[in-house]
Amino acid sequence: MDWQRSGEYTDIIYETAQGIAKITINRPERHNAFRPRTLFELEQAFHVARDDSAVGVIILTGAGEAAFCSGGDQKIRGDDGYVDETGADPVADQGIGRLNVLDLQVQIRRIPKPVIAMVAGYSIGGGNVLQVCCDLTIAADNARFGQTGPKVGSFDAGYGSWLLAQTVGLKKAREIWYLCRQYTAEEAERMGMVNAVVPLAELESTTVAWAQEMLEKSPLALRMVKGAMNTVTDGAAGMQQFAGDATMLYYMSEEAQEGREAFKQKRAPEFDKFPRRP
Ligand code: S0N
Repeated sequence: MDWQRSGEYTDIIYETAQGIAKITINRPERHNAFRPRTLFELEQAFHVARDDSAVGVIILTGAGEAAFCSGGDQKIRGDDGYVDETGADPVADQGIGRLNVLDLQVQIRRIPKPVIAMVAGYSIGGGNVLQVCCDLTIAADNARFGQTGPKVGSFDAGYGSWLLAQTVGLKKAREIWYLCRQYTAEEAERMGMVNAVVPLAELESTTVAWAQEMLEKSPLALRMVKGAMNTVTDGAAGMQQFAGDATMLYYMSEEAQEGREAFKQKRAPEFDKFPRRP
């Protein structure tokens, strides 16, 4: 793929090619652990990908072969969250802790385009929660998955717990969190946490092939199916998103446009001409 790089980032790389956006966490010296700046940049990149109508599928990955993401950067974890002095965030710059990975998790689920986690190496802690939040996961055969929270003094009681449980089942999710073990790519595939395991050398080509297969499908149908899957687990917020999609589709109908035109033309709307569907 002839990836075209764009944007001014320090902690991530944003690239596009042939309808695909690839977002890479670029802190390999820390196994791609995230700090507040990383998360703000990821949010910005996902925002760009969402608004780019040429982009139909988004890939989230980590730089290098050793790690997808090892979660929150433990070396800058303060007493009330992650602090940062990179100038990216006035709050974290003052030494006030941030937990902004939650905003990113919600964003990944709300973005109306499929997001594929492309995982080589470690997918650990808050990094593993990110891949759980992605729509699909393609793993290299060197990938290792796990949660470390109860070992390092943190936990994710949101998507990291109950979305994981929905993904792998309650008993397995409890095992993952209570024991903090690591699991191979094959084990993760068996428990339903990843869609496919491929040799490391084929990771990107396989992920791109999956993306291309989705790009051949109806974007609106993919949007609605993604929304439908998340509605169940996201409660009122999921319903609100699904309702927004229904409104968008209604606006595209002649029936809705008749109401708008009648208002503009100061006449009574002629809704009689539209069928009352069974
Ligand atoms: C991944 C592990 C198992 C790899 O071990 P290995 O192969 O022995 O490599 P290392 O030598 O350990 O690592 C190589 C270098 O990378 C640094 N490094 C690795 N991970 C991190 C990290 N997470 N933070 C900072 N640095 C990291 C190593 O230190 C080493 O560099 P040097 O040699 O210079 O020291 C192993 O590395 C490991 O266990 N890593 C830690 C994994 C972990 O515990 N992650 C944090 C888990 N918690 C979270 O993610 C927070 C949860 C969260 O995000 C959240 C949830 C809900 C609500 C809010 C939040 C929020 O906090 O925002």
